[in-house]
Amino acid sequence: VLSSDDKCNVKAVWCKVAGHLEEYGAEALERMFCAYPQTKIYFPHFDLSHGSAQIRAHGKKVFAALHEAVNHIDDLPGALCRLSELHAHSLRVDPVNFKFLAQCVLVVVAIHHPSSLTPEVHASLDKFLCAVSSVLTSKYR
Ligand code: ZNH
Repeated sequence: VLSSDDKCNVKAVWCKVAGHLEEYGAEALERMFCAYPQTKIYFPHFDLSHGSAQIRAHGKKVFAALHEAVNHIDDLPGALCRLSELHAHSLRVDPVNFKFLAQCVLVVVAIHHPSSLTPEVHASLDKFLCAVSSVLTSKYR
């Protein structure tokens, strides 16, 4: 469960991320595909080469969804309802992959905002990404 300190930490660091949703999103996806190549099976229809327009567009969507989640941090299930249906029923992404993407998001934030990502903020952002992942995988059966 996210404490009120966690929520403050996430909102504070996300202010730095908010102006770079497409750039950071694409970077996180490229890292995921490179570090965890098994994640590529969900994107057979994508051009996964470096700088691909599809990766940029999808990265922007994923980070925009995280942005929405930060804005509704007190009601993640409500904010992510449609996306959790999509991931569970249509996309059927194996839940393990959410950990891989979360790891890559943390790394991207760390690279661009090293001084913001104190150990406390790191812990809070990790908890937030876990919370988002658990909502997105909550409708699996
Ligand atoms: Zn996902 C899609 C978000 C994870 C896979 N996604 C998507 C979208 C979004 C998202 C927003 C779009 C939707 C529409 O269009 O409507 N994701 C997200 C988030 C997360 C995720 C937020 C976490 C955090 N995903 C994920 C993973 C995976 C995925 C892990 C695997 C690996 N997704 C996916 C796919 C899709 C999506 C495949 C579809 C794409 C296209 O376009 O086709």
